[in-house]
Amino acid sequence: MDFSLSEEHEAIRQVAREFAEKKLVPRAGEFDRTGQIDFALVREMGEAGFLGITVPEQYGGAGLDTLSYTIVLEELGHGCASHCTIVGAHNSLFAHPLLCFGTEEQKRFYLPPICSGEKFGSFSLSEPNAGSDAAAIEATAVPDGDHFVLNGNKIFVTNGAFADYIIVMAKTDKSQGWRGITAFIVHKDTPGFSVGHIEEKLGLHASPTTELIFQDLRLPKTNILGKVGEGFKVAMESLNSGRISVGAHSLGLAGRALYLALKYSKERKQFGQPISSFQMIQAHLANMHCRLAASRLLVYEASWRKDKGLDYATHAATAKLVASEMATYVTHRAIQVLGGYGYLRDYEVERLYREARVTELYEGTSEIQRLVIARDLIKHS
Ligand code: COS
Repeated sequence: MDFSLSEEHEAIRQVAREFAEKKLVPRAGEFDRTGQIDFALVREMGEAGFLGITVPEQYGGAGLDTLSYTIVLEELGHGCASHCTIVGAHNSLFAHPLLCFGTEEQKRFYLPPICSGEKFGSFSLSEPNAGSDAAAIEATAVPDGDHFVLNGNKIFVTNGAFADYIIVMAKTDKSQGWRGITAFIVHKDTPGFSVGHIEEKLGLHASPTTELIFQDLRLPKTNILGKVGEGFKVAMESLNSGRISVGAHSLGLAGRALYLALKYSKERKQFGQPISSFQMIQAHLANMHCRLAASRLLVYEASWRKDKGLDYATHAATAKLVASEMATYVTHRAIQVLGGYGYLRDYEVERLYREARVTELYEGTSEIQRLVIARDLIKHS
């Protein structure tokens, strides 16, 4: 077993770290306060290759592996949770299913502008009555000649407010449960498409989370992604990949919180000495480090399995579960190390604590990850 990263992986980490330190860290507080995305910055991420990391070069991507993707998200996660989420959703929930299930024609059409940042992609599954129970979606797509007619509402859509193309799951056969779901690619300028309510959230203020409304929207059959009835599998594969990205994001958030707690503990003096010399503070720092280091191994292993073409769904769920709960713990402890200052808006750990919370919710709650893991354990025991 070799735990060292290759020179290429170290190099991509360096590129992403420099980007995050120069462009994201100094402005993350501003993004949180204003709730505004900097699209110029997102396009710069496209130029750097971050918007199509695992997409082969022939489709305009960077042609790198999943571990590279994980490393990039970990570094961007140090910088700004909103921009990291925008990149994660774009890669895992749009580019990845297109690569896995798209026709050659679809890949050639959608992927190059997605990778450059000229166009944005999004994914919509959840509905008011179908969150954890993804197979219970109520949106319908009814065949009509060469078209399907789409009706329904989606919620909690990351990137939905500005995406040009959205992967939408809808029931094409209500009697078939999850087997009756089909994935479609909707273009935002199609009549019948509208963006609904934009949610106000605890964190991720510059990553809009929206409702999408589809009203008698006509979709050519060429906009089916995968096969009719294969939509649930498309959704699950997208979420498997998305769970690795949430794990990677959690590593970044927690890494930043630990860095800030360490820095503060060496600068802050009480009782005549830096608080880092007190064993209770040291215990916090050591616990934070241990959980972060253990989570990193799980997230990297899930990425490695995906790259090797091994089954990785349960590993992705495990990595996401452990890393997201770790991020909540580490950012919570970071506030404890900073004491009252940690509770203030002026100190970054307050924002990190708010941003970390969503990692236990999106791309499947911690409860769903436990369900996935336990089912797999029981099946193989
Ligand atoms: N990866 C690949 N395939 C999966 C899968 C996964 N993670 N989870 C389920 N499947 C497959 C199953 O193997 C089964 O196919 P086969 O019968 O061919 O083997 C099929 O999908 C149906 O699975 P299952 O019977 O387990 O479906 P359930 O409705 O009981 O539960 C869960 C599925 C709960 C795992 C699923 O609904 C889920 O992940 N929910 C959370 C949704 C979520 O993360 N939402 C956040 C969305 S962000 S917009």
